[in-house]
Amino acid sequence: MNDKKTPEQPLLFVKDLLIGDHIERSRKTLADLKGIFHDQEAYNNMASNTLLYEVSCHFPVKEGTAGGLFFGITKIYPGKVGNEYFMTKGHFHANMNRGEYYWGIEGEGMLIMMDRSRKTWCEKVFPGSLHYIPGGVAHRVANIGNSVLAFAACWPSDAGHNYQEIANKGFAATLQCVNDQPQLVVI
Ligand code: PAN
Ligand code: ZN
Repeated sequence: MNDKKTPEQPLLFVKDLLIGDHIERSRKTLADLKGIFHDQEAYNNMASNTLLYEVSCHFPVKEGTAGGLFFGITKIYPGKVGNEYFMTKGHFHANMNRGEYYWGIEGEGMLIMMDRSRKTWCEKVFPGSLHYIPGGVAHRVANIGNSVLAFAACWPSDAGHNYQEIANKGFAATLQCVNDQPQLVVI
């Protein structure tokens, strides 16, 4: 019997792609973001299989493990639904006091954050930008450019995701293209 262990493949982080063991990939289309965009007519006129974003994550430990970390890269394609930029669903962490780092890799975007009192603000995302998202703050990213936006994220493995609150109530403001400029518009 050969009891020699094969060495693990090294983990690679190549621009906007993660390669190696314990990597999971997911993709979100317009159909997956039903109810998120505000212009219903524009939404209905677009192909429901339009690809909005892809995420590849490294999950070295089981979800919910205390003390571990997860790492992910999100790639958002350029485009709009009406005046609203393609963006991620957005979420609070289920474990409310868990924070997260985001950092820009490629393209141009906006990180939109909202605290528990529904105060909403944003930060520009660009290659080299670094963003600390405190616990209790919902977060989502919009691609405001004409090319792919990629950013990395690192969050605690016991953070969890609460999508329901955003699905029910949304963010208090939405990022829209007004006179060719991104503008946070209160709903
Ligand atoms: C990120 C997000 C990723 C996709 O890894 O999960 O950008 O956004 P949604 O999860 O809102 O669809 C993160 O914030 N993790 O906690
Ligand atoms: Zn998060």
